[in-house]
Amino acid sequence: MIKNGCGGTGDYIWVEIRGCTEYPIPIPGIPATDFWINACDQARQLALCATPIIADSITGANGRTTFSGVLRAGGCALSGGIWIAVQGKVIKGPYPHCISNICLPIVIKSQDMTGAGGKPDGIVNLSDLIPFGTSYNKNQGAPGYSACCDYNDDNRCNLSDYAYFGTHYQHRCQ
Ligand SMILES: [Ca+2]
Ligand SMILES: [Ca+2]
Repeated sequence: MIKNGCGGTGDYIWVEIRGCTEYPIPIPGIPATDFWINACDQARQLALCATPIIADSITGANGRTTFSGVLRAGGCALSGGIWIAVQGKVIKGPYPHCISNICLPIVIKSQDMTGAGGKPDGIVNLSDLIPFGTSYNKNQGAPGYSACCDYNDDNRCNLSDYAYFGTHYQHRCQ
């Protein structure tokens, strides 16, 4: 849940949607389901579920909305951040040129680490347990350790992380 993303209970992502013209005008009334995300790192593309992110409301008269709910996706993106797209267009900046994707500094870690073709596939099953097992009982810096398996961010992959892994075992994207 994004609302817990920074360790609190009321965290959120805030966006203001404007056209990118000389005098950009806020765009109200964008439906909550018209948004999309992915990792800015091309090598770490996420396995997105059907509605990977849903806004908390339609955009207001000022073009604004927030996101505080769940990110529905598999994969692991430790660096590079994520972009958000609206109606098929990635939100760009910096204003006024707006030529680069805005990459929010968010770290994604999910239990779906791999799958067919060696990429996350939206399913958490036995194939994902293999990379988890490789990293299990290892600390940051040890050979085989992967920060993707450290769900509670204590630089260790151990039983507490396995508990997180288990919460979505055999689950799949819908
Ligand atoms: Ca998988
Ligand atoms: Ca850990």
